[in-house]
Amino acid sequence: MKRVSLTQYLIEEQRRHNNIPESLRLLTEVVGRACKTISHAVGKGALGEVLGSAESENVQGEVQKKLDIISNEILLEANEWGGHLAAMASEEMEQIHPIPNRYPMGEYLLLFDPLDGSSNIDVNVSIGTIFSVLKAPAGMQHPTEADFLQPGTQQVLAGYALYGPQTVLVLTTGNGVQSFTLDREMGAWVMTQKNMSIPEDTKEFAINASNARHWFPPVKRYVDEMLAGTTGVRSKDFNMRWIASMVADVHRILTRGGVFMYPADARDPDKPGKLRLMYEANPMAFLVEQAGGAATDGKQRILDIHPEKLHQRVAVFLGSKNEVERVTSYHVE
Ligand code: P6P
Repeated sequence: MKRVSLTQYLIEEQRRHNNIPESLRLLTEVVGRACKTISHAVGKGALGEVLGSAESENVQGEVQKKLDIISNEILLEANEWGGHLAAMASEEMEQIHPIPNRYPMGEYLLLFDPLDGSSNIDVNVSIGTIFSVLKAPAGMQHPTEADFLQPGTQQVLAGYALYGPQTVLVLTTGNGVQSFTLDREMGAWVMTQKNMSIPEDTKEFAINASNARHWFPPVKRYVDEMLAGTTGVRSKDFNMRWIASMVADVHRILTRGGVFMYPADARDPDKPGKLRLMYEANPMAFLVEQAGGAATDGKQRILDIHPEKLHQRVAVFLGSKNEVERVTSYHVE
């Protein structure tokens, strides 16, 4: 493949679809640069005094890892001064982060999970950064949380960086999903895959099976049928993968298909699953749909959900279209 940089892709995409104005291109490149910095910090591991837990908890009541905080700071500092953003929101911060008065305010809202999969940091398993971009409501002067509460269909850009054996940046602006690999010698994102596509069928599923006794009947039925393999109604054998880093599991599904599930379960019936809508499920759902897959909460399209709170959680079923439709139909029956 001819080596196309992130900048060249964004400029050519603007010519083709006129949906990446200068300020959105700047935002994307700034986020890309911040992810390079995070990749560098993550890659130091024990050599960089960045492993282990900080003495603090995030809004979810989860103990923060040092790299969670470092990654959050990197994204805040990278995006404050450019004039392309009105405000930011992060899994690691209770409140939204308006752009400081000393900088000009832009027209976009950036949401992110700065380092998803934190439980994998100290054991050297792939982790990632997830980001989502919305337009600020017209005429907004002072950003509030309410300005962020837009359905996932309003996203103008979404993507993730995956810090694995390679560092890759995967993004969509609504015209397919492109993947860029970090060329560490040049310090540049180079396009390595165009129009990623998820096969409609799959033999691979991802779920934390230790929760099986808590699953509600539709999930239990769906997983049991796959476990029955050729001896059951599915008449084929399945394989299971669970990395416990959503970014890595989703990247595998974008690359070769699969179905990822984090359902609500009986442990806490009022809690609709573990994953967050605004900066995990929505960006991943946008990417998955753009790659020909599907993403629901078991009942409805994730992108159609009208958010009520910035940090609200949602059940997630995403990946190969025919499998997501099947498990969703079991919930609806
Ligand atoms: P469990 C990571 O903490 C995360 O938010 C997702 O990346 C991942 O899919 C999930 O939680 C793992 O949850 O319950 O298996 O540890």
